[in-house]
Amino acid sequence: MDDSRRLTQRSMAFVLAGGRGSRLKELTDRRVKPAVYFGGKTRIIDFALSNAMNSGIRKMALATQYKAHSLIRHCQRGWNFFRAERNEFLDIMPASQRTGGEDWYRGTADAVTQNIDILDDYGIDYIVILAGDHIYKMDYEIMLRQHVETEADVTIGCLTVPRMEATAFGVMGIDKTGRITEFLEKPADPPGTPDDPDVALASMGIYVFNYRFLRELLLKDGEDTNSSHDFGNDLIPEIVKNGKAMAHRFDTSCVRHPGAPAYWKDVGTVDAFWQANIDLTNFTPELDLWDRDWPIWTYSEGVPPAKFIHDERDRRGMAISSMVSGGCIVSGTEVRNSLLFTNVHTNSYAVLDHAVVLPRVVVNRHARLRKVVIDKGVVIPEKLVVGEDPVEDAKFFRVSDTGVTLITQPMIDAWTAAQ
Ligand code: ADQ
Ligand code: ADP
Repeated sequence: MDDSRRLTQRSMAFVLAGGRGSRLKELTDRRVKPAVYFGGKTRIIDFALSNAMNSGIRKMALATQYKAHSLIRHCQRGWNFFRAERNEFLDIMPASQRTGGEDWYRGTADAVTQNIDILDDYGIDYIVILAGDHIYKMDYEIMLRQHVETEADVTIGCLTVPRMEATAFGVMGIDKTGRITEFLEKPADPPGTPDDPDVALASMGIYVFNYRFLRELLLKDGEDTNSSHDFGNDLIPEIVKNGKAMAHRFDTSCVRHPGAPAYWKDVGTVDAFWQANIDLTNFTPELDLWDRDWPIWTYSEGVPPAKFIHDERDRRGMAISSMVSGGCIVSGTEVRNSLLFTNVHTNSYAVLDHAVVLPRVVVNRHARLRKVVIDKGVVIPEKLVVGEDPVEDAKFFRVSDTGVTLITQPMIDAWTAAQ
């Protein structure tokens, strides 16, 4: 192996994109969470893939399982620029019972194990395992460097979260050197950190391994009938006990430009999804999508610029404190603090306020929609009012505890039938 190559050239990113993300409710009825649209042009998966790309990693694999069609189509359209001549690629690995057994991917570790013969051919020394369902910017090269310098068996990306939110994470304890001394997967009563009992050190589900080390571990795990074949449940606790696991703190030093905020979000609920999208319309959003040194790559439709129509009868098409994507036509509609994805068409006398509107939605006249997420392709009927009476809204739509309303086409069809 030529060790003079950059660490990232000796590494691959293995992206896990098989879990449904059921807390996103109807948004993941037909597509897996990583395929869900985010930020106006991009999808959730683009963030992990762009981080790998911007970090200098050019070998990537994507393990898919649940409702993968939309995700695979997106990657085929948007992530097709790798040069096979330079041994660069994005290899899509649908669960396909490759082991000759009866099972789909039994867990996150099994998604790697079932493809081990393919990975063996890549000629890599390090493997970066990533979840494909978070919104963040992170330079994996910095993490790889730490992994090599500390001679760890595994290095785990982690961040501090409020202690009671840590029940959804793997939670770790570390010593002064950053070595992980304890790892609890989704504990009911997460331990706080020694510095601050109100926060816990949570695993981001990002792991760097020496490939040979992981390979051996996976083959052993594959045979273990007591294992759930999951990184967080099985492999990581085992390494913490018997090997050397190091924590890699996700903070401002993990982004290419020190000083830029360390942004990481799990947009796993409708509320969190709505909030993170709406936050982009803030005066200075924490997530900088304008950073030319850390672009978020995606499939971009060839569409004309957004158009705003203000006619002679004083029907004002306007957007205030909002983001409006290409292909949109805002005709006589007042758009406030909203995010419109590609090809949204809105009509006269309609009002959108704090609305997250996915691609190809049509909003007909006099509709008034506040604090909503509208799924792709929905046709909003004339005069539909949402966001003013939560009890009425909940009869047809999905209203969250904090008052965000999710609107999908079947919900609209039910509303229309009841009129
Ligand atoms: P979870 O949040 O429970 O915990 P998990 O369901 O294991 O995450 O999914 C991790 C990633 O793997 C997701 O991107 C998901 O899409 C994918 N995935 C899930 N099952 C899969 C399968 N069978 N095949 C392919 N891909 C699959 C994990 C860790 C915690 C850590 C959190 C951080 O176990 O320790 O704190 O991630 O979010
Ligand atoms: P995307 O999420 O890629 O924008 P769509 O929202 O159009 O795609 O569709 C999501 C997924 O559901 C795709 O895999 C698509 O093929 C599938 N799909 C779309 N419409 C229907 C339908 N009427 N019946 C069944 N599947 C559908």
